[in-house]
Amino acid sequence: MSPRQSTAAELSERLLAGEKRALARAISLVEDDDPEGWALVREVYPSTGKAAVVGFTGPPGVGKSTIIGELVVGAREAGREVAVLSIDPSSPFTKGALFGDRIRLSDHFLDAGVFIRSMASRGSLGGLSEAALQAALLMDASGKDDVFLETVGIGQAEVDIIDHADTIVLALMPGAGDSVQALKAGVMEIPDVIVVNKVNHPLADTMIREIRSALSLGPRQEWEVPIVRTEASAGEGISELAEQIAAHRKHIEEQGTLAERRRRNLRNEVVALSAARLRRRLEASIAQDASVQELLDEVVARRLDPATAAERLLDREL
Ligand SMILES: Nc1nc2c(ncn2[C@@H]2O[C@H](COP(=O)(O)OP(=O)(O)OP(=O)(O)O)[C@@H](O)[C@H]2O)c(=O)[nH]1
Ligand SMILES: [Mg+2]
Repeated sequence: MSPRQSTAAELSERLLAGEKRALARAISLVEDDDPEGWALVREVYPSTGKAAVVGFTGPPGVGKSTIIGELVVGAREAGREVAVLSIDPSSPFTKGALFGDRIRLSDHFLDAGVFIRSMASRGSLGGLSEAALQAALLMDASGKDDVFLETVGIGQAEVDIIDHADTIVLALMPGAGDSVQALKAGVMEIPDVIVVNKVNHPLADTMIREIRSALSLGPRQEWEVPIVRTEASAGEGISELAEQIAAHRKHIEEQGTLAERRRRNLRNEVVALSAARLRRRLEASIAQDASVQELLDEVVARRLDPATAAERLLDREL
């Protein structure tokens, strides 16, 4: 990194030109909740919305990173530029720790057309999911054709992040029965494509049957969720997966659901950011403002109920 601090304008120019180091720097700024990062996103936002954003989720160790690594190979062969953002809400590590050396994604580190970044849990205001979404916007602005997001697990935090993708891929593997249970319990609303990886396993057919039956419990949709079998470590089934992802994209473009989906996701993002900022303001005013302390004293003394105090606090802030 250049010792001289880039100005937002200069950085945004380099970012829009697709410079890898500018993108890395920009993501660090949003990750650190630096005002310059937000200014940068503001600057480049009109250039976003072009990338195809695909989210991958699923239990730990099913092979998400391996699958993404293989998809990157195919995308590069098709002349597409790719960015990968791996998000691990439970990991204390950051900046590259996630990929380690065990997966093929590291093969791509030297390719100028591929950008790979991982992001872990942070205490920053707005939280990890906000930082991840801003990072995805920056990747999009830098001219990447495909943005792949990876999150571990199928809990709420992951869903919040992955929900912002245009296409959601759920990765599962045979012998992990509880993930099918999680699907039955309603997470089934999420995936557009299901991939059963490590399919050279004796229980693969059983698992696929279970998934089919779980899917049949859900509401009928215009898009029928395909189940793709892969052995990602051998590159098997990856081209079919890529085809299904492309087919889903074509479907949502033709049906107009892509536009609808993006509108809904952007609305959610605006609400999430507003809520995070409002909370920050409220916390600050509780900490600093003597009259808020008095309000609180009234609640403690049982002269004022918490809901009324909350309303008064909000009236002051809004
Ligand atoms: N046998 C077999 N092993 C696989 C396959 N795909 C991935 N693996 C291995 O499974 C392990 C986990 O793969 P990853 O790609 O890191 O899985 P992940 O879902 O990204 O894992 P986390 O990010 O830690 O949740 C690695 O040792 C891979 O080499 C496969 O198709 N068959
Ligand atoms: Mg992974």
